[in-house]
Amino acid sequence: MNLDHRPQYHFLPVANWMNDPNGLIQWKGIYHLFYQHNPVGACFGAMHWGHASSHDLVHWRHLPIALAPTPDGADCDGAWSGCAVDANGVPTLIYTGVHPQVQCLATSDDDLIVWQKDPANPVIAEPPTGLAVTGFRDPCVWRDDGLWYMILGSGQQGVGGLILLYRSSDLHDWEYLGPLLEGRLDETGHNWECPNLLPIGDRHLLIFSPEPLRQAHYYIGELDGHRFRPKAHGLLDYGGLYYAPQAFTDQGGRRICFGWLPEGRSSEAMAQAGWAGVQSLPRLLSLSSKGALEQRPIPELEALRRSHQTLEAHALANCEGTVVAGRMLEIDVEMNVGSATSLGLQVLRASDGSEHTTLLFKPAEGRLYLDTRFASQDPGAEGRLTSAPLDVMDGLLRMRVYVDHSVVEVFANERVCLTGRSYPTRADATGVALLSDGGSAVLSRFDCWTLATIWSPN
Ligand code: DQQ
Repeated sequence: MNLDHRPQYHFLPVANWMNDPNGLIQWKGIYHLFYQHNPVGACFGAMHWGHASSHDLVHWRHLPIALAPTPDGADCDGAWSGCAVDANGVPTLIYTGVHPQVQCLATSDDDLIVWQKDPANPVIAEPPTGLAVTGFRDPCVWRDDGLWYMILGSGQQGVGGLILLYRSSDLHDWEYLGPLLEGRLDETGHNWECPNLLPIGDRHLLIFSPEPLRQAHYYIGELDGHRFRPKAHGLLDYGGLYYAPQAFTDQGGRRICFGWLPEGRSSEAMAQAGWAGVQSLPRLLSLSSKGALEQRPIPELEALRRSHQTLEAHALANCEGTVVAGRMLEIDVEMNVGSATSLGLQVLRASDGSEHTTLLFKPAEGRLYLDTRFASQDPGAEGRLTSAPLDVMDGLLRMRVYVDHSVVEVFANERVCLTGRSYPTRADATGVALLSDGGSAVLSRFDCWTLATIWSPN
């Protein structure tokens, strides 16, 4: 067994550990992605900000580390998550220093490569008085009507998650305005990490990652003064391995989101591989005419398409495998559900079926399942069965499935996403099979492309 599970068209550093996306910004046309990074091991450690830039959000250039902990500084134990803003022409990072958790600033000249920490750090040294908080971190900052606003992820001991709202005229002096939103311990955990708030359509989108749930939640709702009024709730990804996402608005006004895809394997396997953690594909966020959140892969990803295969429309038999094969694929499939009791496909499937990752829609339940329990015969690989609620419009199941070695990232009906990690051991675990059971289902469209690596010139 000597297979490389390292993704080739999802972003990850050259080596070692990566977690949350940070500081997403488009600066003078160039996209910048910063990320939580331990440069000395494939395990969580003293956090640095890794850095990469891109012209198209697809092909990336690795850049020097942007932030490292300063001994005796406010971030001596780590530069934790945060954001980037354009402060009147000065690129500025706002992030959490530990320990204790405090908020810090760093600025750069125009190239965003070299960063100076603000001598005034920390600019917020402690949580609001009177609150027994479970966390105090991950600033998300925006400008409105000439003033800066910041939200921080937090929680109240014994009560639930909490988002704290601040205001400033200069990014240095911050006034606490009160809680933007409070959660309930029994519903959304004790501490909310990495809050993000941004306008979308005629509403606002609030994203947060609650501990201990390890899921990325969102609300669509309204800003009412200094309070957020949630209307609709969901998960940005239902696969259980997508966390701490960050969304930003690019210079074209698009809302784009990246999330951290943790490994689904043992720490020994991570150490042996020498790397851990991947960024999701960049996802385009929008609101449907009914006000529901939509997610699509950004169109720039089409530049990675190479050889193309299609299948004729036909009635689906029970299991049709192997229709195509590969470990770097984009599959765009549309199935007419008909009277089938379940339908979907398998990827990374060994010829004898001994390893496979399965996507199965069950119309009676209105749920799409992602099953990685049989993805690998390696006992160190964790398998999961997860599912997302899915309404199929007009009886059509449409999935865009991205297979990238150990990543399987799925967009269904432009509404829900499921991402899993699969670590097959068999060299022939590359097949794609079509599945249907219990009635008639029709394959109405099937397009598959092999995809190129993002690390060579296209
Ligand atoms: N990761 C960061 C924290 C954040 C957490 C530390 C979420 O700032 O709360 O690496 O994954």
